[in-house]
Amino acid sequence: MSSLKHPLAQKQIDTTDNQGNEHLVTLKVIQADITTLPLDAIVNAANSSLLGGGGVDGAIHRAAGPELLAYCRTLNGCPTGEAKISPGFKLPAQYVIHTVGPVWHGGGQGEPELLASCYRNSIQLTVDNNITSIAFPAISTGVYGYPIEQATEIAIASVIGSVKQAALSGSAIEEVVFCCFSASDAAIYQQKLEAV
Ligand code: AR6
Repeated sequence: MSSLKHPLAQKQIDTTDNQGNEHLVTLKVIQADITTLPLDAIVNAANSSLLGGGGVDGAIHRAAGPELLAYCRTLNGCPTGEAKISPGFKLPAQYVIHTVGPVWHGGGQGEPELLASCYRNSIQLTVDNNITSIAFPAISTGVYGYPIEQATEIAIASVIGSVKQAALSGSAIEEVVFCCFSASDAAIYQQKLEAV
């Protein structure tokens, strides 16, 4: 049974397109392995080589199969804060959006802005590729050490800002899923989304 049917928290965001029409975008918090989600796109918390690693990156490459690494070799890496798209290959998701979060150095080296730009640039790729549903992991909060509470606030605020902005440029996005791996992260996302 898909945990997508049982979100821990859910919120609808009002967006308005450039003709003044309103569209609702649903934000959800779930606890799941992101590689199992049958959405249009899942986001990978990659490193700037885009050639794989541990954590969610390793899990996505394992589940997608070796064609993903072969494809990523053609992308020429990705700077921190930016995002690049690939097919999902063996994944149930059609696309993988690879983004590179900042390494946490205490917060004074542009980490909040870089983390926000990961979410913003990933949402921008959904506009360019007509993607209606996308799931994000908690970017930078594993190996890269970003404190989970602060990262969660940035994730939610930048997704809300980005989907509103994307609506103005003809976005098809309907559903954004925050996919947490641990129950403790899911509880923080749940609390922060409910507080919006
Ligand atoms: N599904 C959903 N979330 C997951 C999964 C999964 N299958 N596996 C782990 N997470 P991390 P980062 C969560 O370390 O901090 C890699 O080596 C995990 O619990 O994957 O951005 C890359 O190549 C955590 O909440 O990414 C980079 O070198 C979140 O995903 C570096 O790690 C992010 O943890 C990137 O570090």
